[in-house]
Amino acid sequence: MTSSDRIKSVPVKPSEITPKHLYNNRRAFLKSMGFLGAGALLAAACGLSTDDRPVPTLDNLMVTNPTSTANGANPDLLPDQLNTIEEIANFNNFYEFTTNKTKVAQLAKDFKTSPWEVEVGGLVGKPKTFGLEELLKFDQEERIYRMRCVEGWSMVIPWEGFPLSRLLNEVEPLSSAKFVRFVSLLDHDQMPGTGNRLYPWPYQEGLRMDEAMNDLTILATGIYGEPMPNQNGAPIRLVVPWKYGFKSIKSIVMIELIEEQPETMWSTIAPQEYGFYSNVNPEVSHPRWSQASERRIGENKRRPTLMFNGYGEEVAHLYEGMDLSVYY
Ligand SMILES: Nc1nc2c(c(=O)[nH]1)N[C@H]1C(S)=C(S)[C@@H](COP(=O)(O)O)O[C@H]1N2
Ligand SMILES: [Mo]
Repeated sequence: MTSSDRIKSVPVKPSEITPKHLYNNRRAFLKSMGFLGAGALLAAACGLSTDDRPVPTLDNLMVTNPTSTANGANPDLLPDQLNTIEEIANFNNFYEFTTNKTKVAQLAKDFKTSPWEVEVGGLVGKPKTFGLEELLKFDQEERIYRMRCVEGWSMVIPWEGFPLSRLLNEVEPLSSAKFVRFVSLLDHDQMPGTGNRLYPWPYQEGLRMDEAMNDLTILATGIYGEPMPNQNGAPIRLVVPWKYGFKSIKSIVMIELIEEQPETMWSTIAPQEYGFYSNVNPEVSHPRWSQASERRIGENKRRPTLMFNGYGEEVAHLYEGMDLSVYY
């Protein structure tokens, strides 16, 4: 591979992957099956695990499965298909509730996400606390992104949301702002996992200012055109698709612009394993496992992991001159 091949973008194009009518049919089908809508999401959350699905997935029913997954296939040609709402909403990392991925949905089902406020401040000209209603007034758009967890699994998720840059521009960042710090809600009464003192709560994450302003970086408020399921980070969470999933912090209550690189929860616990940058990179192993491939939820075979998770064209320039061979 040449270095420019290595950073080639592999966009998830819904038109190529799942023709629009199939996507719409899928939504109609999910609705008819009771998988969409607030009550339905809770129904889906109660008791369906990814291993124990009551209905065949639409990928099986309506979309021809990829045949090019044989060994040696060009990873750029492996088709991406949307994960189903039941997959996305029943296999989660949200340690404030539990470290058990298939139990987050149940434990988060009564999580109170309204009223909700996000305080945006720090090195800005116009600090502001946004109510959820105000956040929903930013034009919402659909973004279909791959999500690659550092643990070696991945999904393709149709988010609803808006670029973080639009929110940041509204508060008028000062030129001294170099980093953005994000903080999740910490509520011991609602979040049983936060009783675990091994973790330095609250969950915190950070981005460099230019990463935060990149158009790929969104604040997501929904999935599949429906409000964000609690277990996926309701009512609003970050999505940074070229970085390992833990950077995409859930249930955000504070966004602060600062001068120095912030502490993050994972880099506080294990800096040598979970660096600040944590860009998806198949060539750099986690100290305890390879990052060369991943298991796409819903698929049986592992697929190759892509440099920058396939978003190199959009983001590789952010890291020019940085040594990506060390685990950032
Ligand atoms: N507040 C908070 N945000 C979080 C996490 C968490 O435990 N707490 N887990 C992260 C990890 S490791 C991943 S892979 C993604 C999972 O998002 P999903 O459950 O919506 O797929 O959320 C990230 N955001
Ligand atoms: Mo993750």
